[in-house]
Amino acid sequence: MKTILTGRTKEVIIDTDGPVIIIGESINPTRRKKLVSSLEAGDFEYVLELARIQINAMADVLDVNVGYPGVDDVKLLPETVQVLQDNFDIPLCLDSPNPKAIEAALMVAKGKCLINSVNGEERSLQALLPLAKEYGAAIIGLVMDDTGITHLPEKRLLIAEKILERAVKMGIKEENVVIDPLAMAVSAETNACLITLETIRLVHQKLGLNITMGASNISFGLPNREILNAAFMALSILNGLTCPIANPEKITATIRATDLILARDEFAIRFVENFQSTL
Ligand code: THG
Repeated sequence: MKTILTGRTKEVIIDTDGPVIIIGESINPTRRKKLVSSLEAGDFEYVLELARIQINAMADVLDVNVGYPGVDDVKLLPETVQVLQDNFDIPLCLDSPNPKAIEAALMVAKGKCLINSVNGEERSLQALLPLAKEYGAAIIGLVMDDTGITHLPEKRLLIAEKILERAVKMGIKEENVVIDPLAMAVSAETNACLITLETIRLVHQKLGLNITMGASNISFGLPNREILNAAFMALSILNGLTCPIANPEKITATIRATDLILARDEFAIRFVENFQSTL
């Protein structure tokens, strides 16, 4: 299954047969107050720096999240998208719980974006699937619904199936649906990672879709986050994860190593390329 995203001109192919595509997470106000304050002051230097750092660290796509209490993201998300696209050709993942902000961003975005995200709730499906169809965007489907988040992988699969079915009914191509199996803090729930790994395996095996997730979520509240994130990343890729949202500065080396191990990097070209770029 191939999901194609584009920037102004650049095309990125997320392919279930690999290699892994990295969606850079850093344009996100979580623990980055400077991002909100600079953007609200109309200063885009910091967001451009975050983009540059992630692109240098081999991000293929950038997640763009400017949501913060009190922020008008209907105004700020499209402005940020425009500034990013004036400076970089990388495809974007529009990250907001507000469908109005997503629509405003889609209206100004060039190329084909990834919408982050829809979930199995009726309200969410009705607000976002028509936008994906109208703007020809791809969409991330979170496997949660009106009943909340289930701990059962089989039930998470059912929600993925429902989102896919509704998207296809709306005229969205199957390949434009990317599933998020939900990655949650393992410090809060011992089984959290195991449930996610099993959901990835099921979605990969039964639906064959591309799979993303906020991969660094799992290590919240723990020390040595990088090692935990790296171990989980390798296992998730083996099970079918194809386009994680993560910090490329910290995770690219692990991803390139895993791709090489899984025979998705002939002559180790991508592994060596990344090593040279860090010299
Ligand atoms: N699924 C989908 N989208 C998502 C998430 C998901 N978007 C938001 C989030 N979860 C993924 N993005 C982030 C962004 C930053 C961090 C984690 C997830 C993060 N930041 C560091 C911190 O808080 O310590 C900042 C420092 C650093 O760069 O390491 O961890 O699950 N579809």
